[in-house]
Amino acid sequence: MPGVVIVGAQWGDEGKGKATDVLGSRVDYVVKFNGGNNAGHTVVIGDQKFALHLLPSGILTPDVTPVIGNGVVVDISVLFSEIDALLERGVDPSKLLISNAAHVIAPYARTLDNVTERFLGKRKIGTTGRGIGPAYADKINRLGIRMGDLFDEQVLRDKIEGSLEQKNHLLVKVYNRRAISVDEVADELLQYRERLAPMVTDTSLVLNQALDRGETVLFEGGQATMLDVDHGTYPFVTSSNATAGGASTGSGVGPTRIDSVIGIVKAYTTRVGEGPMPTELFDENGEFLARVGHEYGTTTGRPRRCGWYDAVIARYASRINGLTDLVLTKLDVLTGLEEIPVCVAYDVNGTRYEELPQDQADFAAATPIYEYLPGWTEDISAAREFSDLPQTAQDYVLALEKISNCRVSAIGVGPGRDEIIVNH
Ligand code: 2SA
Ligand code: GDP
Ligand code: MG
Repeated sequence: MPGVVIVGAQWGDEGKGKATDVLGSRVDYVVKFNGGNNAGHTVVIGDQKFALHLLPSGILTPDVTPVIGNGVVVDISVLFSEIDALLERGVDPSKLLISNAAHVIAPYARTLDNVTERFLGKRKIGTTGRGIGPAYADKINRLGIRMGDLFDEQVLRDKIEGSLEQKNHLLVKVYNRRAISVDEVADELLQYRERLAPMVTDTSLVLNQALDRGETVLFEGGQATMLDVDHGTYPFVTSSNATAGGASTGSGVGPTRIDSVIGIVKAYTTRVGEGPMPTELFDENGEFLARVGHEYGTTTGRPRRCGWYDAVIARYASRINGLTDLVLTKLDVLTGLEEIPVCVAYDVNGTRYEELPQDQADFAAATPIYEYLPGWTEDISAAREFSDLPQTAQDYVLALEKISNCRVSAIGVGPGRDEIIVNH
């Protein structure tokens, strides 16, 4: 399995970090290809809990080389606080490589993210406030600063100046904020230069050479299919390609070198931020999922919206990503429910939809059509074989596999590294 992609199949927080960590012992490189420190991946190893944001989850496996690909946006101060926090806990991040073409989240991007949200009012996206959108906007506008630019002070200053002409106009004239000077931005970025120098390189070359040698590269997606800027619930999305295609553009590894695409899917659904979510629950069942599943944002601590499993979305994720496998996580959270509703299709103003409505208003109006599956009461956290699961839990997994159009190749039964059933 030389090139393996992991993507979120829902709205994020499916357990991609844990899945990446579990596969870590079998891979040589883990590359993050999209997003930035908006991500929050929790990995539990024994009694230690790690929350990673910008760093690839592979950083916790000693033999893995973690890579930040060109598709990522990097907040350098966050990068070093994460690295320092890991050093304090005895994790060695010295193998980390960063693409010279990855974009920098400049300090003014955070300011713009937050003021834009405030100005959007009831139309706000519910961003993480980390400057992700403005950093990608600069990239697409060709006003961005790339990691490689830090090593030529004149180029850096020119780029900051070009970018600030536009930003200062916005900040001062529209948002009533103070202007930012070239010096303050340049000084902040240049202070990291020496520490960054050994990490910044042509990571596309490194990864392709690794694949040439027969080594295994795992591409770790941030956010998820429904938050993808092209294929998600636009405009309530993040600003990067979180789907499998992003693994190629965000790393410089061609699609023919990717052998499998694993979608991570929760046994129910969560979403954080604004935007439609057909199976969202506002009753005691929603509270149950939030409480038992500890559904709070890993980065911002925001409560996540909770609802039942949505097979329309799972089928869509399977199609958009060309999924070869699903990893079904958090099955243990459903323990104790008498019956479990599963959304198999939508009703949109009296019409049945088997596939995701492409019109934003139709999707916002979609109500779930449920099938009801019997639940189980036994604790399943010690199950390590599919046959260890109670019959109704096995049936739930088999039903999800069928309606989601994809094989379930692993099942999560708890947050720990070993709390997983592989290859039923
Ligand atoms: P942004 O900040 O521009 O990327 O926000 C745009 C939308 O994308 C959503 N988004 C996320 N959704 C789920 N999880 C994410 N990571 C953190 C986590 C989130 C947190 O792991 O819990 O801690 O709040 C993530 N990152 C971005 C976001 O909610 C907006 O809807
Ligand atoms: P990511 O953004 O997709 O990496 O997911 P997060 O780390 O933000 O959120 C997933 C949460 O679920 C984390 O707290 C994980 O420790 C936890 N988790 C992952 N898999 C399982 C599982 O199978 N069962 C339970 N109970 N928790 C899990
Ligand atoms: Mg997360």
